[in-house]
Amino acid sequence: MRKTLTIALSKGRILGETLPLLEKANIVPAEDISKSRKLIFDTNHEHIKLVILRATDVPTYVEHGVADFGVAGKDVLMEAATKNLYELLDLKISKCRLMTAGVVDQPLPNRRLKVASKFSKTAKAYFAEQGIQADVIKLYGAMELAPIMGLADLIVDIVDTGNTLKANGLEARDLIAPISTRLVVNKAAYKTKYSEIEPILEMIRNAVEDNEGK
Ligand code: PRT
Ligand code: MG
Repeated sequence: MRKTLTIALSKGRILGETLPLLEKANIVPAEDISKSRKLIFDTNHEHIKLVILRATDVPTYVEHGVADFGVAGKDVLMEAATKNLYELLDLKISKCRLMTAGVVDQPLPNRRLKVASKFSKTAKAYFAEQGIQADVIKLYGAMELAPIMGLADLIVDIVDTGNTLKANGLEARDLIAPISTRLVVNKAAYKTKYSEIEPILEMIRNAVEDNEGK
């Protein structure tokens, strides 16, 4: 009997690029995910199921082994700092950059910096690594507001075109990490379900290469 494999997908912008990639890998949900309120989906493979999660919850489900695979942004994986999973594949979708940003032309003050971010652990680690003294304030959204309101000197946020920063009088400063979406697997599952995991991994790897070739 083939063991069941559960793939946890991040909803939101990543999902829109993940589903076509999975389709190329011949993994197709049994019904239209965008038209359903369900969170668990059967696929064209009897032993493969998809679950749709809040992006930040994907590493948690994979870490606990209730999902075997996970699809999540490198930013989310860095911030979760989960030990119990392997990053198997760069899916090369939803690419962006994790950067510091500040008010246009405003120099940094000569004191301990105030940094606001949703990525508070990553931000702390980055400034520590740079040898820069910084207090990090955790936010859950609208990071762009923090420097304007004087809550922080810098923010750490995702940048793509830079339009969001620009619209708020901010500019990107330093690159912390290039970001793309990754396929992760639970470490224990990778051993115990290897014969189920390996062919799927191969199909997804080929789909990524196919995408890249375009
Ligand atoms: O909304 P919620 O808090 O639930 O989560 P979310 O907004 O983080 O999720 P979602 O659906 O937006 O997807 C986030 C994931 O997509 C991230 O984890 C990244 O890996 C990836 N990604 C790729 C991005 C972007 N590009 C992106 N541009 N995530 C966010 N943005 C946002 C950014 O936060 C900023 O507000 O877009 C804005 C910047 O874009 P530009 O083009 O104006 O620079
Ligand atoms: Mg969002």
